Amino acid sequence: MTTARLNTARLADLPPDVARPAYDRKAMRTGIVHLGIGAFHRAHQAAYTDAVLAAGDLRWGIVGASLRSPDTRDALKPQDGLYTLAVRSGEGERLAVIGAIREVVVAPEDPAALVERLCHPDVKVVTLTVTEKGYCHDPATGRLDERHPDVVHDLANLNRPRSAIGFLAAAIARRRSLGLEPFTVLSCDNLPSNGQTLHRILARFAELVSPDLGVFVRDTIACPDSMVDRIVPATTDEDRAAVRARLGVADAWPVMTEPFSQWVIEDHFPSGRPAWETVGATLVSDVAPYEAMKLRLLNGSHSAIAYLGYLAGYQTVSEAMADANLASYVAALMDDTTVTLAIPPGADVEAYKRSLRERFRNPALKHRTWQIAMDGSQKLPQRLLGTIRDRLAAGADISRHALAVAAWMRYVTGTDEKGAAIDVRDPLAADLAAIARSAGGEPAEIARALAGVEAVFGADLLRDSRFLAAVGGALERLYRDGARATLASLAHV
Ligand code: CS2
Repeated sequence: MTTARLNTARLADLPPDVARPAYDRKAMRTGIVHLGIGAFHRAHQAAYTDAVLAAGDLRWGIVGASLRSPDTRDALKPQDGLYTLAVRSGEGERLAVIGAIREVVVAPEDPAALVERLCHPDVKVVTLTVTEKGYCHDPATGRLDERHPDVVHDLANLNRPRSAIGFLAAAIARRRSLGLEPFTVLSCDNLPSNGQTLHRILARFAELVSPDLGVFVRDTIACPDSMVDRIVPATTDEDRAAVRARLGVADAWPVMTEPFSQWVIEDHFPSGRPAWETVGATLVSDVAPYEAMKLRLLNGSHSAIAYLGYLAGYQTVSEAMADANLASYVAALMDDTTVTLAIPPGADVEAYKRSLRERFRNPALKHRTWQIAMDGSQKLPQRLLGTIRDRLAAGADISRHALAVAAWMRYVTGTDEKGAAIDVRDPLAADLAAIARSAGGEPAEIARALAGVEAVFGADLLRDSRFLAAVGGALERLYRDGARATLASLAHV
């Protein structure tokens, strides 16, 4: 098999059914710096921006930054930034080579180089996919965690930051001193009011740098909200081999995704932006209803499927959805959620829910329950707990949502139903396991102890006896009967 790599020179030789950039990549400028250049960015924002470039506006090339590992840079550099987007469904696969990424910089190797890229006059927009934990905040309150080690580090070393927040503040201060127009900062993470949350965190961080910078950020830096949606499972070696077989050259890091894609953006870009609305994005004045619908219905269900599915022994979301009891639980969970939502103008929420279940069943995506289970402490508040609070306030039953929370609790104890260790990835993993352990063996006590983690549950839920009873009861059933039998018993009530 060939070992030749995908790169500019090979574009012309790709099979005719593989889409590729037809625009002049050498003439591209860098209008966007992206922080957190993982698979999601490459399947979503970079694909939209590639379409803008293809339509002829070459101002919007992307410099991607990795805040941790050099892997993406190492994969894409020999490929001149090119990579394959494989769009998969039961009907087959469509391949497109994306050309929007001009360069990848690895922040820890050379923090000053990233600040410099951020301070180029052509840069108008900085986009972020740094995951929930990348905001160095308290997920329950949405405020900067001032004791976060990266925050402490960056406040003391703003000339060589580590965190996204530190880089943004350093670049904003530098651009200001150079008299350059500020950039707009667009969060593309699954956080509630992601733009407002980022603005609050960034302004507080800047204030700690200097009161003057705090005021500048608060008054001058635009952080529009956005809702992003596309399912992007981690790439496997099998995926790499399949893409290579079709391309005829090797792509070290292709990205796998589904046909569906959605991007709703608050239209507030004082320094200009790509015409993303011409390539499928929706620009609105208020993202909140779209975001709540997506976070609570899609991501809330996803987390429920991840914890219950993992405990039930299912490796992937589509495998879990093939369990009729789990699928009907998910449908009911979505219905329980719907009553808490303000529906976006013109949206058909029933059709939306059906399409979500269809997407979860996509047999061509191997989306691991373990992958979605990561970082639950950062995800639960916006995905499940907000819905629970709204239902409690309305006096409604919370048993289905409580089961998902209990499954998370069962999962973070670190031991599965067969007694094997779970590789729990979460910034709070060690604390959560220790808290669960020290509660003794009683499920109700474990539930109470974990519900006391304020960064996740706030201060209110621990005091709500209905919440404790529902979660404690569900956890007891998970311990006694296991996830499969618990789901089966729900299906018969
Ligand atoms: C998933 C999301 O991993 C997860 O937590 O729920 O990445 C999900 O696939 C995307 O938000 C879909 O848009």
